[in-house]
Amino acid sequence: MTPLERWVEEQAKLTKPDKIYWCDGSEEEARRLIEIGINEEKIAGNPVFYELNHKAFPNSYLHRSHPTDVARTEQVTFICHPGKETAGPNNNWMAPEEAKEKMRRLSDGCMRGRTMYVLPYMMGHPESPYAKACVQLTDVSYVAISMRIMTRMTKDVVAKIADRGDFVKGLHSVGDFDPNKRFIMHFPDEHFVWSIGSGYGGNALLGKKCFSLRIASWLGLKEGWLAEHMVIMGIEDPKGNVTYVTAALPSACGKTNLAMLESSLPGYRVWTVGDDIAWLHIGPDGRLWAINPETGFFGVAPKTSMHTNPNMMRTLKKGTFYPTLFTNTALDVDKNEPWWEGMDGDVPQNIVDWLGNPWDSSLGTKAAHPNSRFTASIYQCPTLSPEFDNPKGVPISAVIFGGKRMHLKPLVVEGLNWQNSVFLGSRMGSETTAAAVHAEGVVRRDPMAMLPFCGYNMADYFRHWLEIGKRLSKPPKVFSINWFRTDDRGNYIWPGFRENIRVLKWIVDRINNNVGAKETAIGYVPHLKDLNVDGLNISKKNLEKLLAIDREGWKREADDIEEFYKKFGSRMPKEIWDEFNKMKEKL
Ligand code: GTP
Ligand code: SPV
Ligand code: MN
Repeated sequence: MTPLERWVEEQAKLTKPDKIYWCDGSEEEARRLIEIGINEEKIAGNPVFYELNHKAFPNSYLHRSHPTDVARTEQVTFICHPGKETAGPNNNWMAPEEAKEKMRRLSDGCMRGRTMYVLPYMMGHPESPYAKACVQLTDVSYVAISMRIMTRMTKDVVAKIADRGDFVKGLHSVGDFDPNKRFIMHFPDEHFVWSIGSGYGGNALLGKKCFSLRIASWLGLKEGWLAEHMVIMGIEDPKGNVTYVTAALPSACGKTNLAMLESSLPGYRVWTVGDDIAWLHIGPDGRLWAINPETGFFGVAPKTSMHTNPNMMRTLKKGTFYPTLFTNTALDVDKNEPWWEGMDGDVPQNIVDWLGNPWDSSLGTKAAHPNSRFTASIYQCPTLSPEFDNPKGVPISAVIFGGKRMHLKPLVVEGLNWQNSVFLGSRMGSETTAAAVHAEGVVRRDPMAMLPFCGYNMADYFRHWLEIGKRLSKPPKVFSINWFRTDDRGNYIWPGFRENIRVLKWIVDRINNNVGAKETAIGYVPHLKDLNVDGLNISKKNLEKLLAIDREGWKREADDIEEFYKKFGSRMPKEIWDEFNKMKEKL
């Protein structure tokens, strides 16, 4: 018996499934699992999958989750390092043995009457030196199908692991969906994630946030690289030069939209390498190189349209042998197509909401859940970069940090140097969104968009960023962006979406030393003349507002940043405090 077989057997002894099904990632298998999801498996009394209109959305299926299971649940997500300080004030912590004891109790017989699917998969291209071999166990077809879209799932991984015991392990069960028995436990030293009670993306697709960010960020600290919540994209200019950048924005703040932007500026185009996760390594040339460990999109549905994100609409309608899943969207009953608020065209007559009930628009409820999502293969994306499958990844010239801020934060700012840029990333804050279960629209500090995903003490994480910079002979430039400033009436000033290319152009111009910038207390900001705003309908006053530094507002912001840093006590790097103090002096 191999270590993998032994591990699977042990987990089956605990969870007691009726059947064990070893997945090979093949197309016939996917078809079979979808059949099972349509005809046999149930969630809250409903089939796991409903077949949608394949003429409009080829090979697509609707999934309705358990009504209490619609977003990530950060309050029951734990990082189980042996020491609490290693997890840091940014994480919930439980001692590993205590966590395992709790999980053993909850998992005893949790798969009774169900099938345990064994999912062998790679995060990263199998030929990439940075790729990781993983196995997840799950008891729901929806998760098995989702993982086949999001990762490279093949039975070759089983041979790759062969007699090694150090593969990445994930044990997942939906249990009985009781929110009080829901836990997502991470054991970073064992490369092990144990999740029960939720079938939702970031809680259940364990290769994604759980492994590729929380555990991988810890591996990155140990091994000298970075696992980040970032888009990877190429920006092609009119001469045909492609500049690769990454961009970190918190959940539901615009990564997917940015990653496949359709340019409004002639001659510019964007190439998609990834929309959510980047693994960054220092290349032999002293530059930062990025790979996307995933192969799919798990994207926010509401507001996705031909106007906001035409390339995603094309991706969803492309149709390949990969299925496309819609989770908790509404249903246009007459057409049997998914529907959500903000979709193109008129609101259909006959809509069933995400819970499966007839929807009455006059009641003011949302038909699609605000965090309803689609799952689609990246290979269906018309802007997929030719470098996507390059095992080495792409060389990064700029790192962008962003967030959702109605007030204060300028449209774009550039860090002064690496140390100042790490400070810039560490001071990011953003308004909370529907992607996690919590109050929406409240500003919280979210350094590098990693607050929910950094698998260790964030003070050590800042130090790690500082160290990486010292080892880069050609470090990327670093920027912050904010598409979400509002005017006096509460409307967004910046048109966003395809017009964001104008800010990307300024960033590329800065990389190529084509334009100057104004030094301020918070970093370099553009001279208005260097930002191409031709044809945009924004008043001069509002444009100036987008680039202005509100000193009083920034002093209040500094107080909030200081309060956050203080939670980390003496672990907080001195270099970050130095930059903080320099900023405060200049304000
Ligand atoms: P996760 O998948 O949760 O990590 O989210 P994400 O960062 O990929 O966010 P996504 O691109 O799905 O966008 C989330 C929401 O922000 C959607 O409702 C978008 O329509 C909206 N959004 C994205 N870009 C812009 C923009 O440039 N301007 C405005 N106003 N809204 C935007
Ligand atoms: C996010 O919340 O940042 C997502 C969705 O990308 S999930 O994969 O569920 O975390
Ligand atoms: Mn995300």
